[in-house]
Amino acid sequence: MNRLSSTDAPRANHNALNQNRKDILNGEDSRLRSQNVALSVEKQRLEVLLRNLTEHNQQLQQSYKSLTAERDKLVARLQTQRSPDAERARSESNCSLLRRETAQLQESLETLNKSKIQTETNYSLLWKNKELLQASFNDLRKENKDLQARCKNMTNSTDMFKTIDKMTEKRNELLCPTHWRVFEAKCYFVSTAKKNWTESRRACIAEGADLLIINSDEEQKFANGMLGKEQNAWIGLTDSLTEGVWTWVDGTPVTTTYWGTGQPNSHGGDQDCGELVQTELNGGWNDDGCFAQQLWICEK
Ligand SMILES: [Ca+2]
Ligand SMILES: [Ca+2]
Ligand SMILES: [Ca+2]
Repeated sequence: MNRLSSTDAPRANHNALNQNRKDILNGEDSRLRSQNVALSVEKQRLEVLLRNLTEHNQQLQQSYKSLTAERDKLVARLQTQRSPDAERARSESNCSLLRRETAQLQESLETLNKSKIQTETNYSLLWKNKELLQASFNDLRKENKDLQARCKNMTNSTDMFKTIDKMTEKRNELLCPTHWRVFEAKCYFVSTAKKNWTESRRACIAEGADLLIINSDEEQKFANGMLGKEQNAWIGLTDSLTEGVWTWVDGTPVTTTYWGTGQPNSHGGDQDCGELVQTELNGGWNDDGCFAQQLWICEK
């Protein structure tokens, strides 16, 4: 060593330094290697852990998916189970309601059918009645026209008759003398003086008349009306020719008589002339003595 030259010393240092560096590097390398190994081990452990976690995660995800799917299935099933029930209940309710409505509609339909039949029957009857009424109406209208025509003719006739009556009355008034009364185209007179039957008749004849001859109920009633209350007057009635056979002064027989109660009674055996005695009804006849002085009635 002593023989080393001066150039050998730096080299030695340098070598020493290199050696030292090598040692340090080796040490560092060894540490790093150890660290690397540890890290590799740790890495492997972590990788295993990661793999396990990944697998676990995958399992969890799978489980989650399965559970989700199961849940969805259950929800769907529940819905499908619930829905039909509710639907069936609603359907049954609707069916029941529909059945009731159908029954009501059927009942209404039957009622309507009955009403329709009744209405048709009524309509038919009404139509027949209408035709009958129409026919009656036509007949009545025709009858009304005929009646109107006849009424018009009758009115004309009535007017004509009224005119004739007025003319007749006027004529009679003109024909009958003063103080004489008119009845059915004849003239009548009640005296104010009193005479026996024969003189009475003579007085009538002097006026162009004769004693009253009663030919009808109307004339009897009219003559009764000419007399005052309970007055009596000679009329043209006598049985002087044959006792008990009464005749009118014109010779006609007496058919309808108006004798009072109990008359003729030929009182005293000398009652041959007839008189009219006024009563409240139509008046009554009586046979009296022809010599009696009393009123008389003329007719012409
Ligand atoms: Ca007469
Ligand atoms: Ca007599
Ligand atoms: Ca008498």
